[in-house]
Amino acid sequence: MVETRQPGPRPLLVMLVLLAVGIADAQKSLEFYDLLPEDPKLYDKMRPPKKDGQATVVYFHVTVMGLDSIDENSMTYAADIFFAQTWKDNRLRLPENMTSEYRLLEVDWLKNMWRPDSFFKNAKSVTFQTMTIPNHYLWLYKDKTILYMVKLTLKLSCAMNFLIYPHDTQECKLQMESLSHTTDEMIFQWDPDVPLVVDENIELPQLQLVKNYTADCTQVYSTGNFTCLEVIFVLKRRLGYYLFHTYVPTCLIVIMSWVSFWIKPEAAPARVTLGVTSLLTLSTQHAKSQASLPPVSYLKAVDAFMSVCTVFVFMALMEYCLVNIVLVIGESREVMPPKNPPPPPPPAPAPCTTGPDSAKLDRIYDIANKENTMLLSCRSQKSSNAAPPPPPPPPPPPPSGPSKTQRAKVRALNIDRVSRFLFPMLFACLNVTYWILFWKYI
Ligand SMILES: *[C@@H]1O[C@H](CO)[C@@H](O)[C@H](O)[C@H]1NC(C)=O
Ligand SMILES: *[C@@H]1O[C@H](CO)[C@@H](O)[C@H](O)[C@H]1NC(C)=O
Ligand SMILES: CC(=O)N[C@H]1CO[C@H](CO)[C@@H](O)[C@@H]1O
Repeated sequence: MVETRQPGPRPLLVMLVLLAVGIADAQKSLEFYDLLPEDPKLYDKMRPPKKDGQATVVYFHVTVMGLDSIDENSMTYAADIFFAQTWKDNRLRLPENMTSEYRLLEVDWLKNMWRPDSFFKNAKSVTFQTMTIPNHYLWLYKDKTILYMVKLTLKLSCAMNFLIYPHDTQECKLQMESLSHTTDEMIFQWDPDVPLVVDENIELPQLQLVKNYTADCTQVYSTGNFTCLEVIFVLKRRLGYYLFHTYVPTCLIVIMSWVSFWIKPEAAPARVTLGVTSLLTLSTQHAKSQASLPPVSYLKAVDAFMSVCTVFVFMALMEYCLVNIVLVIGESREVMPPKNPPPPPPPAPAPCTTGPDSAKLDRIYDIANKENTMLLSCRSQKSSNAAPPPPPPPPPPPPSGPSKTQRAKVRALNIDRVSRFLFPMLFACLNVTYWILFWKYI
């Protein structure tokens, strides 16, 4: 401290020497005009550096740091990328005695130089981050190659098709096209060494990044051909979520609706409630299965599955309807005869004692009927007719009611019994068909 304060010829000399070395050294600050040709008028920043009349080649490199916010409803996704463009401008002058491999330049100088006019073709919004410093840099290599690197957050559109949702695979692109230069003046090419780097740890909630590749998307317009490059991400939907939140619960609801076939046909409230509840639960499931999707006009795979399940539950309900009809018809047939005018009381039933007539009756009717008839006739005889003339045999009584109802019940039970096998069999068949059909997409 004391020495520096000391005025004297020695520090002055040191300073002078340092200054001289500084001027000689390449460390002196660089001005933009040091890079331009001696006559700045020769440099046209609107014209690409066409060496030997060849189109300028701009090499691209993209590092994808993140993919997220895949939104089916708006068909967009977000990507965080490092985007590097490299081109060679032979018109530039190198800073004198450039010893290092490259030199950092001020990014603002780009405004006064020729630079590729690439834009993100399918971007809805591009965010350039400025914290803590603007996220871009510019390098000048010894061979007059310029590298411009920028970090961006892009919101990109991605056309999605949900025909086989949730077994679908979506291809989302990131396209970069030249805005104003045709292929005669400039062409984009992927960096021959490392065109694309995608972070291995990208994790998406519903989709899985199965493939990533680069391609050329040069477009022919009426004004000419415009160079374009694209990165393609192949995203496959994970089935796990849908298996446990849609397919398994739906199958369980359908199976639940079959419980009705084991409940006795007379229990109408139980069976109807079961069917209606299943139907309602299923429609809730169906609505939930496509909450995140845009209302597309075509039938999706999950819709087909859900519709078939709904039909099954509906048919289970209709099966009860059929069973009920069979039962009611049986009962009404039993009830019908009393509604008809009752048969006139037999004018002369056989005497209650055994006689020759009773032997004839034995032959015609079974014992039960005979006793029944005799009982009836005895009563009527006692109540109405005191002295009957000898009667003709009474008309055969209509087929007995109880057997009719029972037959109807047996028929109803048979319908239930058939359904117990038919419904599960059909459902299993349809399930197998569905999963075989979509197995190749899983
Ligand atoms: C991207 O593609 C490259 C080459 O095809 C592959 O090595 C890499 O694992 C892929 N990255 C991801 C995240 O799939
Ligand atoms: C544009 O490209 C097409 C083929 O991709 C080619 O036939 C045509 O000549 C090109 N036009 C120009 C102006 O380069
Ligand atoms: C300090 C230094 O090395 N200067 C050299 C810079 O390059 C020119 C020619 O390119 C030389 O003449 C200088 O001596």
